[in-house]
Formats: sequence, structure tokens, C-alpha cells
Amino acid sequence: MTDWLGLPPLATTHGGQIDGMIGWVHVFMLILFLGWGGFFVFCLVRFRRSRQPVANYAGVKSHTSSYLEGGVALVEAVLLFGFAIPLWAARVGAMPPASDAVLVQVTGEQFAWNIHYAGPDGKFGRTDIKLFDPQSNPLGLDRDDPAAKDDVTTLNQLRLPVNKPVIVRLRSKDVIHSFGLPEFRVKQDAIPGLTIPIWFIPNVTTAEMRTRKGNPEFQYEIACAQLCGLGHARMRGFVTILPAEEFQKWMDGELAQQSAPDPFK
Ligand SMILES: [Cu+2]
Repeated sequence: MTDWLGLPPLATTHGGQIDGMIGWVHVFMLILFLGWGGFFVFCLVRFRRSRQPVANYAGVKSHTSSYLEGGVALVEAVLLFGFAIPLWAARVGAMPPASDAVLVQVTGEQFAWNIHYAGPDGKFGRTDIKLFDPQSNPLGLDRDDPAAKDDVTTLNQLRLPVNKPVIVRLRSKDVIHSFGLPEFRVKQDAIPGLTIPIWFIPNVTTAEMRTRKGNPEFQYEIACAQLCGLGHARMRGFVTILPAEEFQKWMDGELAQQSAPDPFK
């Protein structure tokens, strides 16, 4: 229905509602544009110099323009209270229980996305600024904390299983970033000092989207959607949506590797 907007293909369950909303905004704004544009042209012709050599100090007598203004305000109120706020309330209110979801913490920094999975225990391990190392431990994760034993971290690679809710806890280390996933219709600012939860259900695997698009190279992207500094344009992560078994296999492999004792310690 909203193909005419040229939006990226949908890969999430709630995306239809978002697209519907974007479609209605465009329709109403088109009507407004035609209305105001027509009025402008009417004024140019009606009040042209040859017809109106002297200014009319009395001004408009009819109430048509007030009714039109009222109509515009009404349409905008419908967009806001009828579409935008209920949709937003449904998105933030109906958070699935963490036990049914993949729990992942995403921390933005200049200029990368740190991905941190809570692992089977559903608990994120302790982090400590003292353990921070830009190369080996960009989150300062304390591997000695029992909750951290099964944690998995990656850089710029967000792998998720298809058809399962994902809860992302969004954070930032330095400045305001924005976690933008165009195909999943997700866009949320990451704000230093805050942990902001968002959720969605991816429903098209990367492999399936590659077939649909006829592009074997296709990758879902995490695009930083806030100008966050000089390297903003290269602040790019990737999302890979896998069938459940494949995701589990990957996760098990990472778990075995990342929780293995450090041979250099
Ligand atoms: Cu950024």
C-alpha cells in the first residue's frame, strides 16, 4: 500500500503500522501543499498590481480562511493523537518479557557499535572502567563476574534469530548517537547516561532478503542517524538475521570461544 513511498523493504512485524503512518503523513502534507500552493497562486492573480493599484486596508471579510486554518489544525491533531501517539504507546508499552526475548545491549561510541549479549542467564556481566581497553575490552567487561561468564560481545556485528522478539538496551559512551535500522523501522537516539530499551521482531532472514532483492551481497545495516562527529559517516554496523538453529550455533561457538580462560593471564 505504501510502495509509492520508496521505503526500504520491511523486515519486521510492526513495520506495516509505521509505514501506514508515514503514508498518511505524506497524503495529508500533499493536500496541505496543494491547498497552500493554490492559495498562493490565487493571491498572486487576485491581488495583482493592475487589478489592485491601492492597498485595501479593510482586509478579508469572509471567515473561509479561519475555517481552513481550523481544518488544518484538526488534521494535524488527528495525525498526532489518532496515529502517532497510539502507535508510539503500543511500541513502548507492550515490551515482551525478557525471558521470551533475545536480550542485547548496544553501546554507541565514536565511531562504532558495541554489541553485548546477556547470554543464557539473561544477566549482563559487571563492567568496570578500570578494565576498559579500546582494543581488547571496549566495554570494560569483568570476565570474573559470574554473570559475565556467558556474555558474548562483538563489534559492529549484531546477529539475531528470526521471528523472536529482541530487546535492545541502548546506551552511549560519549555523545548522542542514533541506532537506525531502516528495514526494521527502528530509530532511537542513544544518549550518554541513559539506558533506553527498544524492541522489535525481525521476520525476514538476511538470506531471504538477499534472494528477494536479487543481491547476494546485501546486508542489513545499523546506520548512526545523528551527526556524532567527524567519523559519523563510517559509524556503520551490520545486522544479520539468522534462522533460530543457525543463530544458536553461532552463539554456542562464540560462548565457547569468549568464555575460555585467557591463556596469557
Ligand atoms: Cu554516531
